Amino acid sequence: SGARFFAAVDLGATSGRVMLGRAGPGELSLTEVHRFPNRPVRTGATLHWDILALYRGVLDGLREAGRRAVPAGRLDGIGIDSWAVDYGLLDADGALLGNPVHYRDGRTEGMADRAAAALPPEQLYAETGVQHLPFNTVYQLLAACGGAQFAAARRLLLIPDLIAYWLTGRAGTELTNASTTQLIDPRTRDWSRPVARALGIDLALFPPLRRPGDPAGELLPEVLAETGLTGPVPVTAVGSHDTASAVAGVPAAAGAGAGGPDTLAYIATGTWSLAGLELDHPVLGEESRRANFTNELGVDGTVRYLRNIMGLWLLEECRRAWAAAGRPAELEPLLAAAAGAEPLRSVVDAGSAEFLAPGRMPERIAAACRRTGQPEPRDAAETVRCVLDSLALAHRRTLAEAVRLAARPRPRTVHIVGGGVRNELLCQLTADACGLPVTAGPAEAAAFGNVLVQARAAGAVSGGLAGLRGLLRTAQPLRHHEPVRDHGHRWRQAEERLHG
Ligand code: LFR
Repeated sequence: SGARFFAAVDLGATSGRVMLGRAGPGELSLTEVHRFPNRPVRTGATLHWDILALYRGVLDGLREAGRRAVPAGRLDGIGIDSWAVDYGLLDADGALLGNPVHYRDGRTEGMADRAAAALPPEQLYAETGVQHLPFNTVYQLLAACGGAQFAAARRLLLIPDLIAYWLTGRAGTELTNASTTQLIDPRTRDWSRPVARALGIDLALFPPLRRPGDPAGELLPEVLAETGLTGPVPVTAVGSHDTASAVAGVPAAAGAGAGGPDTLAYIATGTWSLAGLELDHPVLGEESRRANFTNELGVDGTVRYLRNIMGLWLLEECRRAWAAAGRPAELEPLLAAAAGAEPLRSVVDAGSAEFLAPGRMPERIAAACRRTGQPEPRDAAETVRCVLDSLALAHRRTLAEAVRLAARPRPRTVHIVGGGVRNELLCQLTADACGLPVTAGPAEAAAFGNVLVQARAAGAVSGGLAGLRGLLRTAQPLRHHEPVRDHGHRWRQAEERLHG
């Protein structure tokens, strides 16, 4: 057949993976060829990404992808996506200045106030449409500037752009990820010079913008030698923000999506839950700002109108704490026990930044229950149940608010993609909470979205987003969860307990 081979590099907060995609007219499949851990490292007070370990994993994965391609060693393209916001700084010789700092690091404390003194939050939102998260790139830059490293910096590369730079020697700033820096105007889809000027950020640090589908260079000879690949191998800009690729990888029905008659509602799950709608224009009003919705840019001119919810981070941090204390922390038994625990006994606000930093998560959850006048979870099963109920409740609340603020019709279904797809209890609770059917899958939506954008740029497949998504619906088994209809009042009551 005319199928061709593409590697999707997808870097997440807890693991990175390289997937081999096969794409051609009417054909799409994906195989994981390499997965490697992403373990942040603290030196002194600062939490870093171990970026060279990640790059090592990328190179190993590309070698393995090449081994499995037909003919061996030949890839038709590579695309890279990762978490957003974070960056590396390069000096005048193009060398990396220190390890990129993790967005969960505490250095941004107080920076939002400093930014607000220079530019009122209302204005910052009207210009960028980005939700307030303590770790937004502009706050990181305000924390970094003044330091010796920053003084030596001549270039700033977002994480996927940094990996692409090492692979190709060419520097660019991919647009979907750039939109999370809080320096992009979502109406023009270009830099916001007024914001940069007001905050004293030099836009010359950023190499030129690239859009998903743009060429991003070819593998350097040293990289070909190291990976055993046969050149030329093009690297293509994809939705390099993992959430942009994940939403491109939502198997939406024709008619649902930006500009379509039906509302595309999704929850991209993993370390985070990103819950929202796909729109064809940003929503920048004051009500939207107060509700803290973001307008991230997507592939093909789309906007992701969503809010960040703490996601499975809450569960993973609990498990990490239990394991460290020598207590049972295996996922499956915990989920089974949680399924049997009392529903909605207590819930916490899973949208709250109080859960952002690592450490002592079971205690912090118990404290939040106490503070809101609810019973503390008595054991691990009740803690896990509290986390999953709280996530489902936040999914419900966020999607309902998004629909209202964007003035869209009620969606027919909610798509769950990403790692949370494997958590059937979470998917069912989300269906119950939202009072809508949930379509769960694919778990590897980001890699699918990554491959589809590259494959289209290479001419292996064609079509708009709706057409690409059509390929997805047959590529992967999807699971359907029907909501328990008469449970609406329970979720409403739980919501009132938390939010009045
Ligand atoms: C998800 C994600 C979110 C972003 C967060 C931090 O992996 O990219 O979209 O808000 O990580 O970068």
